[in-house]
Amino acid sequence: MSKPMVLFLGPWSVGKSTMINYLLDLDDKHYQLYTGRFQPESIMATEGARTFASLEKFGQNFLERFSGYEIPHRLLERITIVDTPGIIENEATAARYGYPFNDVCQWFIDRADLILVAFDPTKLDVGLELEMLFRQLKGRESQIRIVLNKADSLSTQELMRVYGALFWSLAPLINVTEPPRVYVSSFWPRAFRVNTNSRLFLMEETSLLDDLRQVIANRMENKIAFIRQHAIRVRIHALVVDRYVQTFHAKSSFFSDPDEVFTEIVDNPEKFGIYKAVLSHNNISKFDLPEPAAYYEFFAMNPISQFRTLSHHCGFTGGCLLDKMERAIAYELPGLLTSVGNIAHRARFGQTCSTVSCKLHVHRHFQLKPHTVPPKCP
Ligand SMILES: Nc1nc2c(ncn2[C@@H]2O[C@H](COP(=O)(O)OP(=O)(O)OP(=O)(O)O)[C@@H](O)[C@H]2O)c(=O)[nH]1
Ligand SMILES: [Mg+2]
Repeated sequence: MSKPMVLFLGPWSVGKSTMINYLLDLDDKHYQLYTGRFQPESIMATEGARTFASLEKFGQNFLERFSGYEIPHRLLERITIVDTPGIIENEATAARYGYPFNDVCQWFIDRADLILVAFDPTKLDVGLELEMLFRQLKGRESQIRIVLNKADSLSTQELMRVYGALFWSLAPLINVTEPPRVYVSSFWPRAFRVNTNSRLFLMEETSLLDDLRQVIANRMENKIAFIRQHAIRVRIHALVVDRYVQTFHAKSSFFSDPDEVFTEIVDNPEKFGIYKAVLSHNNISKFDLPEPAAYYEFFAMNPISQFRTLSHHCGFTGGCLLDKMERAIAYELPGLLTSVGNIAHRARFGQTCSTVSCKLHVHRHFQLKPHTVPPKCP
């Protein structure tokens, strides 16, 4: 039931907060955004508690710099916007903020429905920190949009050069065949400078707003797709851990030292065929497998001895946990996606939506308030 989340990321001082203030018409209002904080707007009290509760794990230093506002605005009735402090190259982020900045970013990246990565054309600074950010964005490519902000600070000719340079720098960082959409404009309330391409900038602004509208319209589909993606990752993780646990049990004996056995396995997953065994299951892509190094860290925090094999999680009446998950990935979630898609389509275009019962049907599936049922559905 939570609203779609729109996340703003990018280098420092590229105009992220100004852009949000502009979109929400907050300039000179007492709750306009300032620099350097994670600021999710529009979090309803209950939604905030539910959606953001797990952020507590990042500690008090982070929570002190995390604030939420409920601002009366039509756009915020439909989406939640998250502003972030900008990335500064050549500075250790953890030391700067006093909390695990990259982990916090990952938390938001994993949950965002739209990720706007903003750049300032007068300082295209693609360094290690930004590379790290794009590594974190892996897998969320379809949510990424690039914003080339402050575009009226340059002449059209200079802007075209910067546009090319930006793509040149980003191409190795984004692993997709289709380039992300780039919005070129100056997202602030001041008039564009004369002799700049103001017509283009206004059209770009309209396209960005259409994009936001699309996110709102597709929120249910996005959420189901996200849950399915997450389920696929959880399934793979469960299978990998299970294989480690099985191998550990098979290699352990009364006389062996458990630490030595475990170290040998985790040092040589290839030798014990851990990944090969996981790949032999149905529908597992080798591109989805986590790096073996990730399991060093994982088992350091979650000792292998605390795990039982997956077969222990099968009940006589309830079946096996993993089977249920596979059913959800293969049939139930795609089925839900189709039915939600059909309902959304009918609601949007009002095709067969002509009876009161249909309206209630749409209402129930969308969990919408009555006044937000699309107007075309009578
Ligand atoms: N020329 C021009 N300047 C802008 C524009 N948007 C923002 N600025 C200026 O850029 C500066 C930085 O703006 P912020 O909105 O604080 O940038 P930010 O990305 O939120 O910065 P951090 O939160 O520090 O990362 C301010 O002085 C703004 O007035 C724009 O569209 N055009
Ligand atoms: Mg800011």
